[in-house]
Amino acid sequence: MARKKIALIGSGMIGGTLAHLAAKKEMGDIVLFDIAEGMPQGKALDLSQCGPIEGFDAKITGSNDYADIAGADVVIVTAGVPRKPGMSRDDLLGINLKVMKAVGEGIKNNCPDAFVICITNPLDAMVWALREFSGLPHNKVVGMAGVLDSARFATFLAWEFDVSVKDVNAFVLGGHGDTMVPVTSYTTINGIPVNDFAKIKGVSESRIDEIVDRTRKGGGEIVGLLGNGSAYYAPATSAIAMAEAYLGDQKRILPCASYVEGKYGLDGLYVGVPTMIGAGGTEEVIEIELSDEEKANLKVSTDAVEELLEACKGLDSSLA
Ligand code: A3D
Repeated sequence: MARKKIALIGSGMIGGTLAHLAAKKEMGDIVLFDIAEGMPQGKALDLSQCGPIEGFDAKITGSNDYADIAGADVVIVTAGVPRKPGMSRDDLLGINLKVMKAVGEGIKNNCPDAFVICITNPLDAMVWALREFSGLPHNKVVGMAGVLDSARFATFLAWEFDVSVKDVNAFVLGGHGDTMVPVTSYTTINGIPVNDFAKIKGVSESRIDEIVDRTRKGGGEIVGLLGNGSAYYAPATSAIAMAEAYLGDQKRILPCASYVEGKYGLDGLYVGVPTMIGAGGTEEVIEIELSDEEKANLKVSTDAVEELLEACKGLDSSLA
């Protein structure tokens, strides 16, 4: 069987980390694409030289030519600009929308059968725009955010309770912004509802609220500390989990920015919802029962996403 081909559009901090992870896992041959000349080629060369030490077989190449992503099975998009301290994800809209147009056309012309995972911010709007520009079916274009946001929530809970991260199953819904909805009613410590576990451990409700708030602002906390750029290790790890679910037909239920039509009272929007990923791409959006408060929080979050889509339509008439 031929090796799978993984195209990484954007070879910056996340792109480089994605390439390293995909190579280590021998997920397939890797093409690092970027508009910056020399940089993806340099990273490809450097990463290839990890092969003999780490013992992986993967051909890693760098390119500035979309023709080199032809026939890719998976495309992971990080092209664009990241946040600087003080910036919101939404501040990136105008510049990254233009990037999505170029990337969408590159995908449409070279690998229209790929499974495409978008990471570029503001995520829920960019994945929607990328789908529009590429013309791929909705089930083959998805956004990565929920896996990362849930991992952040799980990390903070594991620290608070002093338990293994392996036993924390955290759940985050909604848009990837400060209005995201960490859902405590579906968050468990190995099956024990988090609020029950908090009582057992003597952790107050207000402390859980603080952890929810830290999760919402988790990306900004890292942007502030780094001083230049945003998180990249955990975002890359999250997208790799999604790519593996697709390539391995794993039928994993992962929180992803998926296209929702009908469920959750939504009408044609990309937003973070539990999604089954298998060989068919995003095979099913799972609609869960929510309390009135959770529904209201989700509405705030989806309204914010809708506002961004309107802004995109205002910036590019082909989207209207
Ligand atoms: P960075 O290291 O700057 O890499 C971005 C790369 O994109 C650079 O190498 C650019 O040269 C390249 N690029 C710019 N324009 C184009 C273009 N038209 N075609 C191809 N390549 C281009 O950023 P990063 O890797 O740290 O972050 C990438 C994106 O991911 C940013 O938009 C971040 O905001 C976003 N991000 C999202 C999450 C989510 O959870 C959704 C988390 C972290 C970062």
